Amino acid sequence: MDFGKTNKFAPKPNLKIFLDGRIVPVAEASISVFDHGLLYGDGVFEGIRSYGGKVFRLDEHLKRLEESARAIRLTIPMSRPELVKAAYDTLKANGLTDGYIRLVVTRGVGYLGLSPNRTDCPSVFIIADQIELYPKELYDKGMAVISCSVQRNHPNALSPRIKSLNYLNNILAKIEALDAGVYEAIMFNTQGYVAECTGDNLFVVRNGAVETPPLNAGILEGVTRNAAIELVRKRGLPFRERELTRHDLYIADECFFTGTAAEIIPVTKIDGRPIGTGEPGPITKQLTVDFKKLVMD
Ligand code: PXG
Repeated sequence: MDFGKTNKFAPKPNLKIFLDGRIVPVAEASISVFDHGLLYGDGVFEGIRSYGGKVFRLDEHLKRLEESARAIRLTIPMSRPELVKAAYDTLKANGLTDGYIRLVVTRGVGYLGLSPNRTDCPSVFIIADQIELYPKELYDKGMAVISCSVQRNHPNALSPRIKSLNYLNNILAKIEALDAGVYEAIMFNTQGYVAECTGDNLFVVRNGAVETPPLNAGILEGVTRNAAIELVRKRGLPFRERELTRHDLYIADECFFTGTAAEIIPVTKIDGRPIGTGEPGPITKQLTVDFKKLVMD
């Protein structure tokens, strides 16, 4: 066992990381084994994209980060302007204009035991790199997915509104998808209604109207979801936030997912069933074009 010395998934050695106020080479960017973010998944994060040197909806991401932190009673040791500067500095240090920014706040190093009172020094780190969630050709062809048996966390257990470092719920769903030979899984809430995917929000189109589950279905309020809703409204298309069942998925004319990493991706097969014509639909294609324009604004 070489304990990762030949890890083919190791980060690029020239990456620069923002860690607790400094930009350091990735080899020096280490977090303690006593960090509660690692020991207990105690922390929050954001996944953000930059297009043409401009970070997309950074304020919305930072607002959500602050709300996630507030929900878990974690004080972020940096102000909003400091976080903005750190995000841009990290992009610059890596020579990136188009890229992915992962901003993480952990509860920090502390004694063993899950009480956050056993820590008093939260850590902030920022990675800026590339991300490709799904193979490129699926954006043209559409993606096959499954509806999965792993239910989305009940909001009274761990609210999906919190973007926390606890992603095992989603990872279990992702494993179910991969075992079924697809990249993504649609998760349902404990009432049996459609919630979201492992890292994306879901939309369907039926009879020209666009529909997506409401926030109280127990989902993350996606920044890309909000952007897609704006684009739908701008096109004057009928739009509803509505509780959706598996039946609604199967009879949809179109389906697409939205997320920072995924952007907008057409879904053309669910549980082996073709959605609509089995090809990416016209509204999905139009919104994809609109979204590409929006991010460059
Ligand atoms: N639902 C969940 C559970 C998510 O994790 C979204 C919806 C979409 O939200 P945004 O704000 O991105 O439109 C997410 C986002 C990663 C990664 O590292 C995950 C996300 C975003 C970016 C990167 O796998 N999840």
